Amino acid sequence: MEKKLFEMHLDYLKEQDNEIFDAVIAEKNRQMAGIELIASETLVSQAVLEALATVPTNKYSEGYPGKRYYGGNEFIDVIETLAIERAKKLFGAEHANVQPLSGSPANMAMYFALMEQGDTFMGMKLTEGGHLTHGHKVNFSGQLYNAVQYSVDKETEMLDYDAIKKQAQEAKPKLILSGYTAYPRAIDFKAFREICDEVGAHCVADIAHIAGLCAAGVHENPVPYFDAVTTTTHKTLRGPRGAIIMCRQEFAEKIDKAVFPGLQGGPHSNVNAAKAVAFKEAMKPEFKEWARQVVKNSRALAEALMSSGLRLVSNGTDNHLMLADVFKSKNITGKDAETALEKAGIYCNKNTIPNDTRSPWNPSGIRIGTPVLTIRGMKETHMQEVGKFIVTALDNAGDDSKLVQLKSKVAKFCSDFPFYK
Ligand code: DSN
Repeated sequence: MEKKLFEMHLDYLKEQDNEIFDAVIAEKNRQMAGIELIASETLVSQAVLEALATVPTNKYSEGYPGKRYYGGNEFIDVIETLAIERAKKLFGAEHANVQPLSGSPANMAMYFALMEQGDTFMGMKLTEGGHLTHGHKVNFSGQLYNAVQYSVDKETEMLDYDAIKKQAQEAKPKLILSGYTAYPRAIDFKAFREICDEVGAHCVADIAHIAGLCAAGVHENPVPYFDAVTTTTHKTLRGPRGAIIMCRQEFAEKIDKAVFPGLQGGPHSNVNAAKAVAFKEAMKPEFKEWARQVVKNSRALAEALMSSGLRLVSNGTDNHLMLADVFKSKNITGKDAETALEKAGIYCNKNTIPNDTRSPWNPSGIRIGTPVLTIRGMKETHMQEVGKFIVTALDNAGDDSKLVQLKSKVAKFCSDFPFYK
């Protein structure tokens, strides 16, 4: 199949504001010349890009389809209704709210809808793979609520459902959140449903990282049987920056009221149009094939890295990401590893690993993901080469001239996988 190349139409921007034009083009060139391993990033299609740059951005539309606080929303209603119906179909949801501006406000609205201030809830610790909004003390979620944090098992570095159940029986939370930002293994959502039913907690998930895999049937999809599920739309869903909340019909009114007027004002309807486009794309067979390949590539890259002596958290991956313990394997910190890789045109993020003795600012690990490389058309054999580039950069972390040489090799390698013209 001939590979599609996508184009950015920026003639007016170039004419009107060359500084922003130059920075945008430089960023596009950086994306194309580098190996993008940030597990939460994507490359959106031409149709998503085009929908983003459209006139619904001009419109105020507080409210929901058919019930707006401003006139002139006939076509905004069409856009938002299409986004809602497609999200419901894609995930098997009874209800969807497509207005959340991003992942953190989506989680905030979900908590507002299902808890009172001071209530107890359970979420995974940030350092073990959770998100700030899963109950960290520097975040509203750890300040407005009594957040009881669970961890992964010390030995296996995987979820221990019996331990979580025991903790839930003691804490008696109003809500238990699963879904993570740095957990390389499959999540047993059915086990969470059982725990929640046993302790009488709302069963919710933040599937931002794995949403595309859930939609494609490559990871268990919790949406049909969870009370509420949030996801960003710009990670493995391959849409614009934003988020949605899906829930059972019985929570629909509370969720909608929590988003507007509880938290947000006018929706970003150009973004909602782009979300609708991405949901349509995610229903296509090519999307499912891509999602399967993401996991195959992730496993291949994990094998390549482990056979080069890198320790991976939990010794592997079931999804789109892995965590490498560079401190133990290569005696460099996650921060220094991220910097060395960046100098070689390889982009990842420093990340804590379970039981990290170092700080989140300079942790022991890096997080590596395969969604973007897979969008560019790479397969398992290419992961061998990517693995070699990563290990070479880590082994030469203090040698800038070697890293610069490597950057040219990386750019040459990437030029075989174009995406945007
Ligand atoms: N910042 C996102 C990530 O990289 O996983 C989570 O919100």
